[in-house]
Amino acid sequence: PLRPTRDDKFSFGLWTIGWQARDPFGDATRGPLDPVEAVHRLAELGAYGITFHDDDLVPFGSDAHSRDGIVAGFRKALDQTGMVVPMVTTNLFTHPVFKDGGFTSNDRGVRRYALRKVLRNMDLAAELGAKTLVLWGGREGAEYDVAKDVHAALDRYREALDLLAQYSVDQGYGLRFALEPKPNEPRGDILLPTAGHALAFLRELERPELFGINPEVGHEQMANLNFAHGVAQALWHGKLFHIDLNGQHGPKFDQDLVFGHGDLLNAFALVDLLEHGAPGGGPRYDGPRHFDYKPSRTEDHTGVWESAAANMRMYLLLKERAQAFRADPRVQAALVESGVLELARPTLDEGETYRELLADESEFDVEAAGARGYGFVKLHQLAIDHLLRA
Ligand code: 3MF
Ligand code: MG
Ligand code: MG
Ligand code: MG
Repeated sequence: PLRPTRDDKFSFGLWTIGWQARDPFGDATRGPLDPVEAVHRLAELGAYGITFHDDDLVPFGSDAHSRDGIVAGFRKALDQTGMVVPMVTTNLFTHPVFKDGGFTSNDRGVRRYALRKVLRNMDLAAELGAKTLVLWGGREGAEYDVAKDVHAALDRYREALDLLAQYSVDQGYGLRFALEPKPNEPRGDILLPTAGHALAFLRELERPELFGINPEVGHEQMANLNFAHGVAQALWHGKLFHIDLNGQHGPKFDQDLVFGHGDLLNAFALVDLLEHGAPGGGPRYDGPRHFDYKPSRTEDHTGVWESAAANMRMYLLLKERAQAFRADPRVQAALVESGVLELARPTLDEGETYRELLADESEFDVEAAGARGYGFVKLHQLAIDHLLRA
């Protein structure tokens, strides 16, 4: 059960295993990785999908001829292995032209250039059968409050996203768009910093039904938020279009550790939610389990593939532990005792109005309700017992 299969829908960004480990303080510690080799290695490890930024596959500035050659070679590797490309994304952050953003740069020429780059990448996404286009606006932001008109920037963000959706509809690409929130890094402050900001924003778009979110474990945890709660809310809105799994130790720089190598308890809650849905019922997530992590700078090429395998192993271990947790009759009893399941019951009876509610004073014992225990610690300890195989 700990051996990954296609049915687990594990996917990796080409930029994750391909990261050469350059950081703001140090040079690369590893050489480049050939995308074709990446497809074969990931397939051997049991992944089903690979994703990329346009520039990860086709180096920035390539001419049409070399682009077609690279895409053909990549497609051949996909065909040989049965690997798929469930998602494609666009790099609007590496080249200096994007230093003040893509869709929301103060420079109108940059904004127009960024749009053309994404539109062309949508052609490639459709060509390779991708269903989802992720949009991480890492450079859409500011270091200085007076340097960015946030009102105007959100107008430009909306203008850009409406255009992309229009293009997908006109071309018959059928893409869905997933906004990826992040609070900061590389900008001092990034627009749409959390899942909640992105969920509110996408409702203002022309075609909100085509937009959802791609939350990342580490990004929400950098903002000290509860990732499993954010994902539960995204599911509640029907907006969990994609997910970036990795590990992070609370608010500090973006660590991109292996999934579960940061906040393990929250990772357990997350896998339990993704696999089983909310305890009282609710939608499950059936999209790709996508890893957006970085093999640490200390690792050589062997360490790269060991860390890739570790992501999938962590997910499957947590899935097995969550299944044991849910199946345990003591857990079911504790869920009842603590009222977790009772929360799924509507507060008013069918057809009941506030009149009947107001008239219903007699039954309820305020003192007793104030004195009751909820047994949450016992329930939580049961979860940890299962996690630790106690
Ligand atoms: C940065 C990220 C990004 C996005 C990627 C896909 C480079 O912290 O998480 O990875 O996930 O751009 O949209
Ligand atoms: Mg990230
Ligand atoms: Mg990260
Ligand atoms: Mg990400």
